[in-house]
Amino acid sequence: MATWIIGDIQGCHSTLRRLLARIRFDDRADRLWLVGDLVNRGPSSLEVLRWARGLGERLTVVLGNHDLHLLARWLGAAGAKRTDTLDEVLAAPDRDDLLSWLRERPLLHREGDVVMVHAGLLPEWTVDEAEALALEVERAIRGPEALELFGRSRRAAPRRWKAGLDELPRRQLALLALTRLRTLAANGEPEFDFTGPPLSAPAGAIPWFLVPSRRSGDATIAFGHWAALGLNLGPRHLALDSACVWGGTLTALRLEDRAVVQEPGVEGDVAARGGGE
Ligand SMILES: [Mn+2]
Repeated sequence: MATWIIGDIQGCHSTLRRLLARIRFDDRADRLWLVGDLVNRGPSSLEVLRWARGLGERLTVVLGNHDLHLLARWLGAAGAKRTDTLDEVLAAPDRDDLLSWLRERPLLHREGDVVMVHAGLLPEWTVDEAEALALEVERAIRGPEALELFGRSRRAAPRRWKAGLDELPRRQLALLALTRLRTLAANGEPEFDFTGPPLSAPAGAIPWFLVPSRRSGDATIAFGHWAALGLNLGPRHLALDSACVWGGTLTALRLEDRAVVQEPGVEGDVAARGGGE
């Protein structure tokens, strides 16, 4: 039995099928973790969702920003973006079943000293605190509060974390960090608009997982979301978004020995540029 973690799929079902064949994934014996962003930009979000839904207990998936955007569109809390490729999902006869299932997925998964999130953890959070916040926001996503959480502009979130934030700002900033964090500015504030590679980040900005005072530093964090960073492995971080949908590769990492297998993005899976993220 192996546990494989796969990076951001974003509707790249053809590439995914090749990768699963290459790692000889056995859906009766192996387990699979996905770092989120199963959908959008790529051509086959519906097929990816149906496949993921069908894996049952074999699959652990955390929600990414594109998965949340799909849920927000389904719930009527967000409109279509120009670069969305979600219409097929939203028109599917099994839409409600698939999206109800997606809505029940966690934002954080913890097993031993490994933690999986879509984007990152704020340096102020211990793993215990991050887990508690994720649970709180997951409950909100599953209930009527989801509309308020999704409907508010991310510009309305507080600039930085502090103890004692009110409920809605706390949940907004936690959701932003877990699903969109890449760098922190020199003044310690999370920066959610920068999408480029670390070397072109604004002066003084630092990738969240390299912040020396990070209070989750005793855990190994597996995540995706940062396509411009690419596959990046350290003793305490596993960055797995290798930009499949932008013409890069789809990455699988075997948790037991950190073996890495990469499948080049199939031509039909590559999105047109211009959408970002
Ligand atoms: Mn993402």
